[in-house]
Amino acid sequence: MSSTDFPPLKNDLILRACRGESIERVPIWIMRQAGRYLPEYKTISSQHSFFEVCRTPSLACEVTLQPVRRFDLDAAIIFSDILVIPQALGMQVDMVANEGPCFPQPLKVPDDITKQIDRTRKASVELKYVYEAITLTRRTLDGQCPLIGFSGAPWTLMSYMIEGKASATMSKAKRWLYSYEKESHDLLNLLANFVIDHLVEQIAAGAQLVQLFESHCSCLTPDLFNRFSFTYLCQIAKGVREELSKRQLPSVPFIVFAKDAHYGLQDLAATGLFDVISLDWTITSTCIQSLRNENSKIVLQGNLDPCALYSSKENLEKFVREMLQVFGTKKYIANLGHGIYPDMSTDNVKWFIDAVHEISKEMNDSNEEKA
Ligand code: 1CP
Repeated sequence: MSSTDFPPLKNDLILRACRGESIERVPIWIMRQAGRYLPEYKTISSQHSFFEVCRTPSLACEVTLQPVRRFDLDAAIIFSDILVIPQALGMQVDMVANEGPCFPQPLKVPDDITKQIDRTRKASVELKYVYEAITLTRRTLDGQCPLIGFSGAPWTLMSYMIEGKASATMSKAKRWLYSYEKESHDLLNLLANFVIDHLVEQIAAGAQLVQLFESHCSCLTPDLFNRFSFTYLCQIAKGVREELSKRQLPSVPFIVFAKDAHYGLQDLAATGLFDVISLDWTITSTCIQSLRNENSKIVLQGNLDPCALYSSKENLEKFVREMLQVFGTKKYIANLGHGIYPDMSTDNVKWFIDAVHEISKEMNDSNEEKA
């Protein structure tokens, strides 16, 4: 079997939703669906470090499949992290238990870029383990559902590389945008080109959709977003398509998640460069309607507040019903508005997934009767 021969797909709901086709029920996957809320993930992570799991294709594959075995999910997402990119470029990143990622030597001044980043590094070499994990996982999935590849977007990566860890204000990284504008663009451009290669390699290895995570928009102004995020999101979407066509690889649906960029969503949709716009839970139903009305092709993803998973099953069902009424059942992928938290109940996750399937099917059936 060559690396491009994969088992036929048994569930292509999410791909059909991306093409705007009529589907029997709304597809669903969950951001951070593999992770610490699953006991079987905790077993693996008690035996191996986080980056060891990422770097060992058989372990990354196992962890990717855990949620897909347990729940009726319509997509798997490869187990990896956005911070494999700064690592691949030469920076040290540690995963500190219960705290998250930590860079012992973050970038402080622009001169650190040349000292700490090796521009000659290639994604195809440094991140080969991700691509091997994708090929293995796609085969092992045996067509159960499509496999999503992903990357962090340049501004989110740059902010971690400067802050060194999670930060509420991002003031160190924002200082760069205001005081080292040219050097910030240089770094963002370098990251954007690396992200293009990383996404194309994931698609070449078997990823059937890709998602770009721009998680740190809450601290940007609309103007900073336009100049330091939007530009690079567009550069990446264009670059990936061009490279896929050069390499004669098939195009795959491109999802962009610019968390908290409510001020930039209409512009992102209007570019026509993204197939799917993923929304966080702060987006109003009016905004959702106008995204739909002004961009007839756009597919939307989201956006249940992850904390709604703490509610009773009865209330959860009500929230799902409301969400489906706002988004409708076409051109829509159900998801949370951000990643699931480690203390969430697997029972409620199952309830959420099944409710999306059942209620959307009911809605479709009753629409057909009316028609
Ligand atoms: O199941 C999946 O979703 C696939 C795996 C995945 C993905 C898509 C992981 C595993 N990380 C990510 C993306 C990611 N990583 C993002 C973008 C999505 C988002 O906004 O949440 C970000 C910002 C990170 C950075 C990161 N890595 C954080 C966030 C820190 C912060 O600033 O608040 C954390 C906690 C990690 C570690 C991590 N990555 C993934 C897991 C399961 C974990 C927990 C590590 C553990 O096991 O302790």
